[in-house]
Amino acid sequence: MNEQQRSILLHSTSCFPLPPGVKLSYGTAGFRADASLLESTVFRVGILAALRSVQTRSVVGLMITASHNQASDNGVKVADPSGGMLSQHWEPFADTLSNAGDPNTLLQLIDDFAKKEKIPLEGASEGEVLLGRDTRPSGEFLAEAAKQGITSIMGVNATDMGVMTTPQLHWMVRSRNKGMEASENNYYDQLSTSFRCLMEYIPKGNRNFNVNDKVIVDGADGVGGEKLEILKKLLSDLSIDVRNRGDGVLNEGVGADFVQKEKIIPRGFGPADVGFRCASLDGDADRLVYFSIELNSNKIVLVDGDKILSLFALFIKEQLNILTGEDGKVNESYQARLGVVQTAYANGASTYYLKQLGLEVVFTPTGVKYLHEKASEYDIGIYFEANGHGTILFSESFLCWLEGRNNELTSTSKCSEQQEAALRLLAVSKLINQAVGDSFSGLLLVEAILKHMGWSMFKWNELYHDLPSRQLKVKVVDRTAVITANAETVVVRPIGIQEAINAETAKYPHGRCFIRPSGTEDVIRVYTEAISQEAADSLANSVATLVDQFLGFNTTK
Ligand code: NG1
Ligand code: ZN
Repeated sequence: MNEQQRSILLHSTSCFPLPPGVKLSYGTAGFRADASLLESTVFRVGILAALRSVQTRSVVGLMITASHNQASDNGVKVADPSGGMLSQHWEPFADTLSNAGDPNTLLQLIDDFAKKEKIPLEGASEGEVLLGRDTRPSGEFLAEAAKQGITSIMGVNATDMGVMTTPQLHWMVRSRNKGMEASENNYYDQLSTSFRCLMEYIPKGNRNFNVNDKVIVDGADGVGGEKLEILKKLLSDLSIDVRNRGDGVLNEGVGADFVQKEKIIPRGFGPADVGFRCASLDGDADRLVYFSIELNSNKIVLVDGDKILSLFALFIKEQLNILTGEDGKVNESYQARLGVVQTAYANGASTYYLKQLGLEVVFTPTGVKYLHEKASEYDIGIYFEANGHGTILFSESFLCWLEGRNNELTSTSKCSEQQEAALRLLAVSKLINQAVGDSFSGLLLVEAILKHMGWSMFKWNELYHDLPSRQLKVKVVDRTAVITANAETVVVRPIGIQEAINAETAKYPHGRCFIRPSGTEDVIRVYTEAISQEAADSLANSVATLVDQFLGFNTTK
């Protein structure tokens, strides 16, 4: 590092001291905490994003959001050049950088890391970081801190994209690095054009089926509501009524996380909405769940990420079969691999259903960085978390084959059924956000598939019946004391707790239970499934008590 770079960093770092006693870690989705504690962390993540951009000679993204957390929290995460999450091998550096006390220690860390990773810091480097934020009140001042961090690395520009959804920022990073047009309008254009294309190829017989054209969307009082208002103007054949567009408190009694976990009607919805398809986005619009409202009750029927995944998997498999036959063989030497990725939170009934369809289902730990990585090993990899975060990934080689096949079919104009299947799959690959889970592309794909099948939401929900489940969170002294294995299904530390959980679970026929430390909140999460809701609740409560006994505030160590 040259002298000029050194003095810029020393000066800027001294303006962003760490608040005393704060120790953060780059968890499931970057850093998250009360916004008042985050200025120095965001500044440092700005430095990190700039270094990543210099190293990869590509555009990198920095998003300021705490997603579904309460409005007073905020967070920061980095989008890698591919548009996906920050490469996992940079995470330990993110941790040490954010927790480095004084400017000299920080400088030394950067110097060492730059040498190790061969990042040139001699003044001649170039880079660009796209900066986005959600609608949280703290977003603006944290974005300033990010800019200071980014521009502390000489030659790196911070391009402020303003308020946007997390998936929009990831999409832009990916598009920029592919040399494609990457404005917000380009994003809306791509989604609306590919949606239109899918609607065009709806089988003629299904066009007149009585699928309601209206969907009511809960925008969680976050960025999703206002952006969806823009997108919906470009769509015909679908009417979107956007509620909770930002006038109320973000994520409070609204949004995908609330709807999925509490299973009650979100604010802004009521008896007049009975019978309609409803959907909820989360605070930064990367999650999507559907629901319908029950008559004379505050309960909802939840159609979660697992069911969205099942609908997508069914549709994709059907199109693939039209194109390649049951064995998925594209030609003698190449077989299209379709895979589905879930986490332990996936309802057991969904996994059973997907396997019955003949699909390969694999599990990873919680966190889209793991699911995404696994899904990218397939020609078509579909991943979803039960909470509604997920997408579909297409391999370059498969897309190339698909384009070729489509051209072939156009020239022979022989087999229109196969050509339509190819065009549908190509449209899905453009509609669905290949960078990260995106509630907008998810919503449009669900709507297009329901139309395609001629299905109501009720019919969709009947694909399988969820096993009753319960999720609880328990506050503990130190959540890092819990260490898990086997895609988080087994606890290896503290010793003895897994045996106690097993003994409890054995009391419930078909019971399933696991615990894991949250990566975004200071809690241990408990998940259970059983044959009745009462049993799932009772098992969850017993295990929560166990967690408290082993790790709670009254535990004597
Ligand atoms: P944690 O807090 O690590 O459980 C939650 C979600 C994840 C993921 C992240 C990022 C659950 C049980 N966990 O992580 O699936 O979406 O937030 O937002 O929903
Ligand atoms: Zn989110």
